[in-house]
Amino acid sequence: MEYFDFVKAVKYEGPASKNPYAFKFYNADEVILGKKMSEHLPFAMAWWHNLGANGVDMFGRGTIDKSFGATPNTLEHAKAKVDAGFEFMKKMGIKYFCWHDVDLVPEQDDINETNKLLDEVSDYILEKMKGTDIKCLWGTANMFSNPRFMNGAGSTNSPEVFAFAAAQVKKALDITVKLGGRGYVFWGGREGYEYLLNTDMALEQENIARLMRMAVDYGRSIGFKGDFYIEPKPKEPMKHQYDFDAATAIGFLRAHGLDKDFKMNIEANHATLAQHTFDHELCVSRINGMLGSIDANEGDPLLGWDTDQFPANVYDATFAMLQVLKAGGLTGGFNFDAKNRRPSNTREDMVKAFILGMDTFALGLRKAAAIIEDGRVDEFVNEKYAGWKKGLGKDIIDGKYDLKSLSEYACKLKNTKEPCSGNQEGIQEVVNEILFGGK
Ligand code: XUL
Ligand code: CO
Repeated sequence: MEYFDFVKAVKYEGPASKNPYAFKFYNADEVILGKKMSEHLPFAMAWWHNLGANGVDMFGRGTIDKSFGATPNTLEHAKAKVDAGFEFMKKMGIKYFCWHDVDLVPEQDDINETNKLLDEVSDYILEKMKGTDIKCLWGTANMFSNPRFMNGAGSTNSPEVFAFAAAQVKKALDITVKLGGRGYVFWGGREGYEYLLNTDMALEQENIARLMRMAVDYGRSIGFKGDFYIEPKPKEPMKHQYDFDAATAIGFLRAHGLDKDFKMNIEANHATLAQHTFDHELCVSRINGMLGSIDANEGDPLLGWDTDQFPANVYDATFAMLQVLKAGGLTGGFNFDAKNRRPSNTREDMVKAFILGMDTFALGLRKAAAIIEDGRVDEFVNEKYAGWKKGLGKDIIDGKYDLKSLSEYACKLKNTKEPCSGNQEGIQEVVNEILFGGK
């Protein structure tokens, strides 16, 4: 059965093309800054959105048919999703996929039954992977949907629920390794709290770290060589989420000795929910050596929740790609943790959404590379901080001063002139010139 029979393969046709089923900017084999675009941009399909999300919201039923010709919540449906997913990825030229355990199979009342289904469906995925270059980017366990996790998973008050979380993480790691995944994600879905007076925050955080440590020990024991990721998010579903943002998550990992095994999986919409920009979160991760992977989406600036839209904002994608290029690329990839809008309910819309997302990041890559090649922005920043490379600045960095001797230095000067202009508007003009000046 062919699920996307209106298109054979989405190919690059260039910016002049009017074909809705062609890339205008993403040209997989084109070399940018010494690397193919496909290597700069290891795109991934999110199983839950693309093969699962049917447009249901708080006010209405689903609008999008994701049955793929099978009865929902059956093994047959799980396999039809695999078939549809692989046809989709092949036609789009997408090389990676990401999943939660319960995206792959319908969850059963008995965890042993769920695990059996996971074995069977992951065998089926392995079979489908053969002869393709499609691989698993990362796996994760959904420890937020089942009511048992209402008080958290690692952070739950119930040791029994904690054991079930451990069992899900173990199985999800087994399947990640089986599918050759590059990474394993912890998004702290219900790892947070609503009300402090009924919460033991210290114990909850220690237990989250305990679960992560168990995951690292087990993962390494079964040969998992990839990175573990924390995916920070400040709120939703909980009012306070413990992994608020990259800085908080990095501090948490260091406090618990997990920083060698973990990196960040930064999601654009989570960044903006934390009142940060996407590139801020990428930069915080990068300068701490912890930029691992990206959940590529965007939020709506007028809405205060996680709308998970396909990336369309070229400024944001450009600034994000500047951080990725400065980091020397990702060890993970760009997972479209994004869903079609509820009224975009056709199979054609699924393809168009990925074309939009892939072309937006392709533009971001092209423009970020052009900013680097142009050199004016970096040159300005070098100049702005030049004082730290010689004379007094270098001596301070080299530890030649303490507070007292620096105070004596300042007193001898009596006063100082203002530092140089920050030149923000000048830099913004350079960016616009590069984005829209036809380069
Ligand atoms: C939720 C979210 C998750 C994670 C994986 O906001 O982003 O889908 O990416 O659990
Ligand atoms: Co995400």
